[in-house]
Amino acid sequence: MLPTLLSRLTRSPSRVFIVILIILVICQLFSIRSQPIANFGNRYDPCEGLEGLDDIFVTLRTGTTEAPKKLPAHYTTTLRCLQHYELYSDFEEVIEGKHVYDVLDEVNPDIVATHPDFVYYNKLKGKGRDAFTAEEIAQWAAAKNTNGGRDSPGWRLDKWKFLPLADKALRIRPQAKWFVFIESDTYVLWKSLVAWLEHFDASKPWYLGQQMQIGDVVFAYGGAGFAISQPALKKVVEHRNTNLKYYDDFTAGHWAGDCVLGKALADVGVPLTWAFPTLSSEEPADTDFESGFGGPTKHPWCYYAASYHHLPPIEYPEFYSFEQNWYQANNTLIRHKDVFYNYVLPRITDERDDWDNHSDKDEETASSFAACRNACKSNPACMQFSVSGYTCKTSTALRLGRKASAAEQVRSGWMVDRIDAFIERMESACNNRDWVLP
Ligand SMILES: *[C@@H]1O[C@H](CO)[C@@H](O)[C@H](O)[C@H]1NC(C)=O
Ligand SMILES: CC(=O)N[C@H]1CO[C@H](CO)[C@@H](O)[C@@H]1O
Repeated sequence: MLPTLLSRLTRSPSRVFIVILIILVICQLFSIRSQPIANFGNRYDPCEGLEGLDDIFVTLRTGTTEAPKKLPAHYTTTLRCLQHYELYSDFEEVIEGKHVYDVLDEVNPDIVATHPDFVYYNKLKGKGRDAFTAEEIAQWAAAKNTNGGRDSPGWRLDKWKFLPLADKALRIRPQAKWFVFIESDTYVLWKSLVAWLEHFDASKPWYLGQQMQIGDVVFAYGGAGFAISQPALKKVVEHRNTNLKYYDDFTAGHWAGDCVLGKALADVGVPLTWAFPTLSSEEPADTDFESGFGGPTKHPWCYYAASYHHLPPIEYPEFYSFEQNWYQANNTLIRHKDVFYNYVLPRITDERDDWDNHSDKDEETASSFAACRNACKSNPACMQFSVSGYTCKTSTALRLGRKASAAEQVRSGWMVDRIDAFIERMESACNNRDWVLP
């Protein structure tokens, strides 16, 4: 059919002209429709707009037992656009093509030889990963995180890493304006972090992080990531290097390395500038978007998000593609509420089996799931509940939580019909807040 039509049409020269014209028009239409799509992939560069990273030196601190499981997820996500960074652990090795350095190699040899925290380190140095059985490593990896830290030798060693890390970072890239310290389960939204740092004068001493306190030391919580400007880092490194014994003794008597560094910074007159919720120690699924460490008015909901903590390695690619899709479609930075709408809310349903919603308040007994739901319903502020055996927990915070093992027998439910009201309440509480600034 088509060839005959074509041959008829092309019999006279003027018809040939018309046919060519039609073909040209069709081609043009197609190219208009297909060009942007075809070029889109080429045009989008995840590192574009991140030139500010040139002024930043990043260290990622990890430990031998977790490194192989947690580092590779960073290579194609949080580390992808970094120009200047280094990976530090308690053992030097190559993990999936990247060199990981031993951050403790310059600690006073007497301490390394005699302090019990270093028994583990010395074994590692002697025999590498073979120094420990698979059972030992599994047991340490499963050790619970408590307020007093973790019961594992890798964790006890960790506190020794912070001051040496500060010293190494300054030597490796003394010209950096900012030094950012992250951990193997910190997720950084670099576009937000770079934009946030631009609000600070980097020629002044700054120490920015999520506030924590032990005793009278206020310090930046390591897991949320923290930033130190060059003048502040210089001060603390010089001071520590002229008072090595003092800080070694202080470290030996303490249990949290991020606090040790915070103490040294306080000693040189650089106090912490509170950064929650720009930097956050929770993962999206565990974030209470209404409140948190910042006091009753610092709703995470309202602010741009520059970091999350505790993101499981398996979620790095997922969160990264959410982030990149966002930047491709939207010319704005990401707020915590955007993470709520796009990453958390789609997973909240009426109820879920084998799911721990991290309800943490008002424990009571209930005869059934329905009874627990009723208990929640009867309190207008209740957003969710979870049932395990006869234990019913309710919560006024809305959190996603995560999958629980079948053995735990936890079921969770949400007051889905209260979510719209929650969103409205949050939206009206914000009045254009962007960043946490001093
Ligand atoms: C872009 O922003 C809008 C409005 O905030 C949001 O609904 C949408 O999901 C975003 N696009 C992507 C691809 O994330
Ligand atoms: C059933 C239940 O309530 N499970 C958990 C909810 O979240 C809190 C806080 O994370 C846990 O302690 C509960 O075990």
